[in-house]
Amino acid sequence: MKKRIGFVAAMAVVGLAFLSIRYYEVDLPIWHLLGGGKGLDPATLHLRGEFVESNLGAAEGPAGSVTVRMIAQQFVFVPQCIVVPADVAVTFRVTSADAVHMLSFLGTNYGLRAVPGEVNQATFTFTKPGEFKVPCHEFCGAGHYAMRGQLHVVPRDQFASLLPGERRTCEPR
Ligand SMILES: [Cu+2]
Repeated sequence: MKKRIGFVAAMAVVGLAFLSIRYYEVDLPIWHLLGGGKGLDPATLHLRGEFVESNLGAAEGPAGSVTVRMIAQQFVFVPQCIVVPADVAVTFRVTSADAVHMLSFLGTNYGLRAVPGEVNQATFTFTKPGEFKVPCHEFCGAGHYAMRGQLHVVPRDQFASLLPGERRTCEPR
């Protein structure tokens, strides 16, 4: 009887530990082994694949489609500021280099979680030019409250005239 209670207690502890790992989406190698990750290694994001630095920011695809790629990491968004065209469906693809973060576009109800090991994607259309603050809305550690990016929505023709490097910075040219 005592043994059985011990066993049940041990299983409960294991179960709770497992649930909390899933809940906080802690990036453990074991979790990748179990199939939680989708083959995107948070440690090498900047070095190879879709999220290398030269591929970040807004890019124009076929037929005028726009895709933004961003990395969230403690405690910045990379790039810190992105430029997108107004009135165009913009597809955001985001991932995290460490903890779970959440981009939220203040003044809209758009938001997107950035999860290590995964790419989250959503398509948003910003109807008017303007500047949006992009704070992190998921507690991610000591610097969380200072973690904020920017989004500049510019008229379509202005966006078309920007060079690729100018689509991932808000510095004036
Ligand atoms: Cu945060």
